[in-house]
Amino acid sequence: MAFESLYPRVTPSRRIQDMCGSWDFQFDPDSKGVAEGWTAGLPNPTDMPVPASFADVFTDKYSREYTGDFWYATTVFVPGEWQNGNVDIRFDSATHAATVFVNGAEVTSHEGGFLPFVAHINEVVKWNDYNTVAVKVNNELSWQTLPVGEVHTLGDGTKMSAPYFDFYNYSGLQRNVRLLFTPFERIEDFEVVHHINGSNAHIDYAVSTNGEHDVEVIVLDEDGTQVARATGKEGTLVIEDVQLWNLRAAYLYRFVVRITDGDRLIDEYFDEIGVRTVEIKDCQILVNGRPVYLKGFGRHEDSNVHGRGFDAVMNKRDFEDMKWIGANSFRTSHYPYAEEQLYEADRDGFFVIDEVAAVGMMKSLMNFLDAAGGSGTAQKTYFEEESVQTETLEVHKRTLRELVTRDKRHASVCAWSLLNEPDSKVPEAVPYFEAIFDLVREIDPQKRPRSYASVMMAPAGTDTTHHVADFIMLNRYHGWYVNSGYASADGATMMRAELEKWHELEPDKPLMFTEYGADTMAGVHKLPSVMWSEEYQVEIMKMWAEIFDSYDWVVGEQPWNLNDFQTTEGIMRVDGNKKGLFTRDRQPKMAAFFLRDRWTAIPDYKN
Ligand code: BDP
Repeated sequence: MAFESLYPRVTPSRRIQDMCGSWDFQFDPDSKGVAEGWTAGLPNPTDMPVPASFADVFTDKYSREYTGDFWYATTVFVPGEWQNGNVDIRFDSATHAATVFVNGAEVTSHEGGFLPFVAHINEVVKWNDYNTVAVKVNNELSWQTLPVGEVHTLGDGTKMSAPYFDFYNYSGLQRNVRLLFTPFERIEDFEVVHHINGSNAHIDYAVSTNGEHDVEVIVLDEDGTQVARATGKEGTLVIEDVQLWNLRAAYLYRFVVRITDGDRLIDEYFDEIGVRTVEIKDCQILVNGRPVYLKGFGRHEDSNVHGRGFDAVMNKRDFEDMKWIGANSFRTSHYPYAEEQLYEADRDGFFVIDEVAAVGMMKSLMNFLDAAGGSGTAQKTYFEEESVQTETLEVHKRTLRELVTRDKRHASVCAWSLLNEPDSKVPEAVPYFEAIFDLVREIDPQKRPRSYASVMMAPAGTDTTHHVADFIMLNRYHGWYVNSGYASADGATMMRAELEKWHELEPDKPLMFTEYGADTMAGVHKLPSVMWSEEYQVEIMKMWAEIFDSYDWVVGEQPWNLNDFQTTEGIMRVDGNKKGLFTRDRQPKMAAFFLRDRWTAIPDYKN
């Protein structure tokens, strides 16, 4: 299956029919759906909105916690005039694995819950007629899925998800579903690499098509004026007096790609692209050659009732909150976000660290499953397990190929995060890390900086993998999980010692914090502060700010998390993780005002 690179767009040659709305839905705990013909329609469905996570729309626990196979079905009318082109159904995601049937026939399957795929349906479709679409989805976690986890079985045989990560295992058709029409001869992919020469930009491009007709690329500025043109599947576009894409000062050009046969247009696609460079030099991250200071957050796609269901309103509010507080960046913790979020980041000038769902790659003793309420079953460390070095590595590589294919043109995507809090202490991690870091260097046309979010349990001196990272990202919880409350000053001292050690080990690499913080119940006030109070969160933010301000090679701060979010229930969580600077309904806690004062005074660029 070809990876999905092109975000759906209507152009003179392309059409879209929305398939979102109410679908039929049914759990299939015995996995009997295929045998019993659910591929042609569900026997006893309830209705389910798409996009949404199914969990939080129900009022009973069995449905919320459901783990296993479950089905979606709908009817779609396919216009007869689309027979002279490709008809595909595009799923922006299906979490975590899906098999798609059209009129009872299997058309495609896909694993990995956060990236798009298409089902090509020309061969099975009834033209100018109604067609049944059924999707079997599965949300079980294992050591071979990204993210990582286990399935436990309760006494009565019910399956239960046991994630190795601290966010709720929301699943379903959580993003848009669309029927696409494209011409048989079509643009399949294109890439751009920017070079800045004085006031001009030279942009090397490559377009892939499945035919031999001529290709042209034109570039329009924001007023719609043509500023560059080139012909051929590969070439260089020159934009004179270029307006660069900068942090919080975005400028986007429209790149229009056409396949033509003389005067006849065969296919046309466009994308909005910012021109910018990103590199690492002298302990700094440079955007357009200038050192940046990153202010922002680790985030989640999470909201009340919708779960991880795509929510344009919440997304907009998150961007407005981030602008209000003076942020210029975020990490897509802990999975690739909906493409609409990246387009918004492109427009608003946010530096995005694009993370793949490699979270939970840690032996069970240290994962949230056990910390939150059970005992570990795993004896080996994660990377010691042979299937991880073979099967999981392949899954990880395939997912990275899909991620880079999808996101490579975005100006906002300035760096890749290839893992979150893996067990980077063990020697077995080294070949695994080297393999995925090499792959991303090879496949990313823009050669963006790569890193992983380092876990507190693998401090400087014990971490075995930092040589692969282009810059260092630390998740640290001094003042919360260690040296908390009255002892927090000791935590700051420990942290400074560790930081200096990192700088000794990696004197040329910039370092940033991708997580730190304190769980805080909005509305709890206490003088003097105690843990969980809003006052304590303010103190912890101040403590970290003083540390960051002491080192020029600390180039960014992203506290955990933008908002409170839902997790698996357990003794460490009160209806979810409360480390948000904003509540789950997107209202600021006291510490948000502290950060706003701080961040609005720190420029996005150091010079
Ligand atoms: C880190 C994880 C993150 C958690 C956070 C926390 O990367 O997913 O939510 O800590 O404990 O371990 O709040």
